[in-house]
Amino acid sequence: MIDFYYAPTPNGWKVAIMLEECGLSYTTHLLRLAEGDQFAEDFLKISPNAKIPALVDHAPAPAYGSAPVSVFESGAILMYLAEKTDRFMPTDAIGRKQALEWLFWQVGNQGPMAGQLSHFVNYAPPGEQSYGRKRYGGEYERNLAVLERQLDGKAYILSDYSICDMIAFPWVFIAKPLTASLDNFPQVAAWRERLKQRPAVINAINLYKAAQNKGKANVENNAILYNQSASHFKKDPSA
Ligand SMILES: N[C@@H](CCC(=O)N[C@@H](CS)C(=O)NCC(=O)O)C(=O)O
Repeated sequence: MIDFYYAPTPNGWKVAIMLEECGLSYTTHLLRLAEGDQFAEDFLKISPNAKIPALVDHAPAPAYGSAPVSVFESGAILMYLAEKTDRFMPTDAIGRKQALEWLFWQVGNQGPMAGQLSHFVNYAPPGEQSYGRKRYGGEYERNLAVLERQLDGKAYILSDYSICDMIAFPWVFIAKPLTASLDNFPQVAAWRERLKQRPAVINAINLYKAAQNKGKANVENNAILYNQSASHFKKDPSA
């Protein structure tokens, strides 16, 4: 059994897609990010960076020993699950190296740039949006161009459908709400459509969909999500 710490956001979808693709049995724990659930001491033990997704596997592979194993960071989680199930990640040396390249590309490039673009499009105060939107909008498109070249003549990022597609899809899925167009990226648009048809992807996106836009937080009303500082991580001496 896997405890899956989740919120219905692009980073959460990545892992939900893999859990669904593998048919693994999991219990979902919905975190209310705008209310600060991610800073609860118990959650920080699982996810020290105070972000979803994260999981605890109560039946890890024998190499991990018999105690439950916790994993945070979407790339690490997807690799962990791919190794646990022996699915959706190449095992030959070259294929594995390529998978690592695209996983690291996503968590170090596409993800953070898209996340910042989302902040400036959706949450920054109106007078403070323009520089951020230009900078991160440009970076978002730059990463679309990288993906476009990789997908040229191919159905998926690697030779077969893999965790690299699962990790890159969510931030492309929401291109429109990020005010970006895929018109200049036909390979990416076709890949997005291909993935969107998969039942596992549909199930992952629908998970807690109703919770998605409830009480939408913004910079003015939410210091937990948008004005974080080191003080959020101070240990409670009574805990
Ligand atoms: N690099 C992380 C990013 C995770 C992330 O940014 N998660 C967001 C939700 S999409 C979160 O938990 N935000 C809560 C917060 O910033 O307090 C990963 O890929 O897992």
